This record gives sequence, structure tokens and C-alpha cells, in this order.
Amino acid sequence: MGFSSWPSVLLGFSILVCCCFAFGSSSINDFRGAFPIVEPDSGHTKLRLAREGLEAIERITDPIAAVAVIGPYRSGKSFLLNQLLSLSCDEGFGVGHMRDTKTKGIWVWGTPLELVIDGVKTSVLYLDTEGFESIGKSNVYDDRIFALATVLSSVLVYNLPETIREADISRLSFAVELAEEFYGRVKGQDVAFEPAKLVWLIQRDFLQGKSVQEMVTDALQRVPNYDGDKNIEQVNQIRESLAIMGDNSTAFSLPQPHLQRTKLCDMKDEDLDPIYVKRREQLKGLVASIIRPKIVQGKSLNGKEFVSFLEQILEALNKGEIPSTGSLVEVLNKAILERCLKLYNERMDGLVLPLSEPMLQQAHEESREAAMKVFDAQHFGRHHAKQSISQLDERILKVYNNFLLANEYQSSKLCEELYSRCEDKMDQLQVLKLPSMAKFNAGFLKCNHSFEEVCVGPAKASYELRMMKMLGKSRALFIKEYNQRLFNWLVVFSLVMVVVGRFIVKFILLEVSAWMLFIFLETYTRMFWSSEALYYNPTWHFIVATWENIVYSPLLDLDRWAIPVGVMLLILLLYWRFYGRRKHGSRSVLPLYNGHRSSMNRWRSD
Ligand SMILES: Nc1nc2c(ncn2[C@@H]2O[C@H](COP(=O)(O)OP(=O)(O)OP(=O)(O)O)[C@@H](O)[C@H]2O)c(=O)[nH]1
Ligand SMILES: [Mg+2]
Repeated sequence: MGFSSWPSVLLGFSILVCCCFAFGSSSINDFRGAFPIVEPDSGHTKLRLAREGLEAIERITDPIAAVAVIGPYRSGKSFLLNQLLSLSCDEGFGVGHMRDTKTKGIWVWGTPLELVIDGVKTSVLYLDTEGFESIGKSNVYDDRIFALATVLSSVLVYNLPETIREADISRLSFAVELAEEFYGRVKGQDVAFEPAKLVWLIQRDFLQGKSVQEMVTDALQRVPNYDGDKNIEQVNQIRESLAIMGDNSTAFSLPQPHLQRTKLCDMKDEDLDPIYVKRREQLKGLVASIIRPKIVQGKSLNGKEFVSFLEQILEALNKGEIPSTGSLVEVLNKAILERCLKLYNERMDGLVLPLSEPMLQQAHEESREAAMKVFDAQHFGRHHAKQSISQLDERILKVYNNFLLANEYQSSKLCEELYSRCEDKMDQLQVLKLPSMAKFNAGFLKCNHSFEEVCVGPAKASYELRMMKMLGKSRALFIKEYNQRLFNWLVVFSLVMVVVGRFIVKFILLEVSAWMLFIFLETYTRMFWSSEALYYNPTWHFIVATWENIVYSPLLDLDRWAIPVGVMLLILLLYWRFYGRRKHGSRSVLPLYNGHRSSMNRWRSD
């Protein structure tokens, strides 16, 4: 291949890429068509979402109401929907003329009918469903389709050829259970969702003297069950519930559109039985008069909300082996449960840890109550909600346990910090330059007080014990050292006073008293008793009291100010020694050393 052919290859390649992208994003441009919203999985057991139909629904911004037609397979559901939507078989839902089932899963007509219901513009969706009782499918699959249509629709048209059979009634058990689970709450509060209104559509030409309503009423009468057969009892219960829901269901009959059933799709209104056309129009009117927007948790749903509601329901129905109201309630409550848990978390997060255990417990109870209250007001279902409540309780407890652990950690951290601060303080007090019992006691009390006040939570008890031990030990050690250090300080003090009395102030009394103190201290302990004995002497107590008063008072802490005070005293003393004396001559009130001075004078005069 020559170089000249490269540009054309590249052009071809880019066209191919563009085409791939165009086909890859399969966005629908024309919504006038039928699209699947839910389709069977490969095994024809469970259902999965189909994007096309959901896309058609998602773009709707008005409140949505849905009409779903259910019934046995090949009973004319798709044809009926086309008739209600005034569509030919070619444009509308696929109508099958073969023996096997035509519609798979659930389909929607992409262009909703716009109706003004109670002054609100509403988009009415028409849903076609896969017929039940066809070969090659499990009953559970049929039940899933049936349950999904029941939950999604506002009007459920039960299309029945000929008459109502026992199986048709027992199939409604899910709808009945749903209604019992949700209906009661809708009336009083803005919660849950309103169950669908049921239209029994009986397609037959003549009703042998009975009106269709009488036929439905008869079918809903309890049948005698003398042998106590379980199945009969179950169907009887459904009958009873359906009878109670009387206002919620309507009976309607439709005659055959034409005898040539395989040619129906080629016929126009003029070709169909005029009575059929008339009744069909009446049915349209009936549906329009009873339909209401789908209400979930007190709110109507727009397209996006409707799709997310559908996703939730499908998840619930696919969850268990058998679609059950319990799992439906559980899934619907999931979002509310998360919201309530978040509320609990937010309230608990506002706490400043550590807290005392009773306070944390109280906060937990209050937050739990608030979360439960919200859940109680918003949750779906009545009987099966208990499971969700216990689930919420369980999850709250789990979160609370985490808070308990966090509180324990924070409490230990805080108490440990206070403990080591106190330990440091006690160590500092042990090595005071000028030992003071009052200062030690003040520090001791302050430490104890701040610990008692600030350390809270579960770690307090153990740290309190450790603290008491540490403080006790520290105090014992301090007292032991105290007397010995005071004694040494007094010996030093007496010697300093001797020097001061002799050489600086030259005050004999001061020197004598200093000597006396020195001799007392040295001889008393060495000659007569042991040093410990001295500490019990009243003189010693007096000395201690005097020392304490000098060394530490709230106004002056000598341990801290000893050096500045000492320097100041020395300066004053030296000032007095050199200038004070010179000014006032030898006129001193103190008995001074005069001998030396007179001898000097004498030597000078000599
Ligand atoms: N006799 C009679 N035949 C009908 C009626 N409605 C539809 N049919 C015919 O019954 C056949 C099946 O019609 P569909 O509308 O596809 O029936 P369906 O219930 O949707 O079938 P599935 O989707 O397979 O469950 C077609 O040949 C229709 O022409 C009716 O009211 N009476
Ligand atoms: Mg069909």
C-alpha cells in the first residue's frame, strides 16, 4: 500500500469510529412506540430493567399515573391497550396471532396520555404485561410480573376471558396483602402508597341473566369449606378482603370485538362490533374517571422518581425466592431507614466526648427516640414494618456501641492527660527549693480538684484509684523529706545569720541568736535524741509554723521569688551598711561591735 492511500484509510477509520459511537449511545429520538421497561432474564425466572422504556418514562416531568392490564396469556391484553390508546396493531403493542405468548416482561407506551386530574396535569402511562399461565414459566415468575404491575399502577385492569375462576381470585392475594399492608395508612397520613384500583374486565358476549357486577359479587362470596381445606380457606380469605375493598374495585364487561379474532388487527372501528366500540369508549371514560396520580409517601412521582420507585420494587421482588410483601416493605423502607440512621448519627455527632455514661446513655435514648419517631411517621407498611423497625434498632445499637467505644477512648485519653499532669506537678512539688507543706497541700488539692471535675466517662473510676494511690505516695514521700530538708535549711540559715550578724550588720544579738539556733540544731539531735525526735518537739512545731509563714503565702511564694527577694535584701543591707551609717554616725539603736572601731580610733590618735 502506497503512502498516498493513507489519508483515505484514516478517513474511513474515523467514519467507522463515528458510526460505532452513534450506534453505541442508543438514545430514543421518537417516543411514539412501545418500549420494554422490565424484561425476563435468560432463565425466565427473574426480571431485570430494560433501559429503553425507562428512558421514555424518565423524561416525564408531570405527575405520573399508570394503567396496567394483566391477565392470562393470549387473552387480548395488548389488543385492548391498543384500543384504549386508539392505536393500530402496527404502531402499538405487539399483538400475537400465534399460540405462544407475545408480550415478554412489562412494556410501556412511550407517549403518555395527558389528563387533567383534580386540576393537575397528569401523564397517564399504559403498561402491557406478559400473560400468565403460559407454558415454560414458573408460577413465581408470573407472580413477580403480577406484583410489579400491582404496585406500579393506579388502575389495574384484570382482563378475563369468559368468567372469574378460583385461580384468578387466588392470584389477587398479593394485591390484597399489599392493600392491607399499605391502605390503612394512606387515609390518615401522607405515607406509603395508594394501592391500585381494580377493574374486573370480563370479555364475553352475554352474561346469562346476570350483570357483570353480580357475577363479581358472586365470585367474591365465601364458598362453604366443610372439610377445612387449606386452599379453599386461603381463597376465601382473599374473597373476604376483596369484598371489603369493594369501593376499590369495579366490574366491567366487554363483548367480543369481532368473531374473526385473527383478523382483528386489520379492522377499523367501522368493521368492529358497534357495541364493542361503544363499551370500549365507556371503558376509556371509566378509567379516566377513576385514575389518580401514583402517590408514594404523600407525593406524586415524576418520571425519574417513578423509575427509581420501579427499581426499588424490582429489587424487592427479585430478592427472595418468592415475591413477598415483607421484602417489598423492607426495600421501600430502606431509604427511610438510612435517613433515620443519619438523623441519629447527626444528633450523636453533636456530642462532645467524653461524657459520663449516664449522660451518653440519655443522649442515645433521646436520639433513638427522635429517629424512631421519624421512622414511625414515614415508614411503609403496617405488619411487615416491624422487621424494618428491629433492623433500625439493631443498626442504631451498632452505632451506639461505636460511640461507647469512642467515649471510652476519649475518657481514657483525657484522664490519662490529667493524671500525668498531676504526676508532673507532684514531682515538681517534691523538689521545691524551699519545701513548704502549705504549697504542697495547695498543689495537691488543686490537682485533685481539677481531676475530679474534668475527668469524666467510663475511665474515671480506674484513674481515680490510680490517682489516689499516686497522691498518697507522693504526700508520704514529701512529709518524709520535708523535716530533713527544713532542718538542713535551718542549719544553713543559722550559719548565714552568724556571718550577717558578725560582718555585715555587726549586730551581736543577731549573731548570738544565730549561734544558739545552730548549736540547738546540732546538739539536740546528736547528743540527746534522734533527729526524728526533734520533729515532735513543740519548738520544732513553732519553727515549722514560722517557716511556713515566711516561705509560702498566697501573696508571696518564696520558692519562686527567693533569689530576687534575697538580692533586694542584700542591696538594702549594703546600702544601710555604707550610707545609712555614714549619715547617722554611730547613733545606732542596736548593740554593735564597738571595740574594733574604738581601737582603730585610738590607733589613729596615737
Ligand atoms: N376473540 C377475541 N380475540 C381477541 C380479543 N382481543 C385480542 N384478540 C386476539 O387474541 C390474540 C392475542 O391477542 P393479544 O392482544 O396479543 O393477547 P395478549 O393477552 O396480549 O397475549 P400475550 O401477550 O401473549 O399474553 C390475537 O389474535 C388477537 O387478535 C378479544 O377481545 N376477543
Ligand atoms: Mg400481549
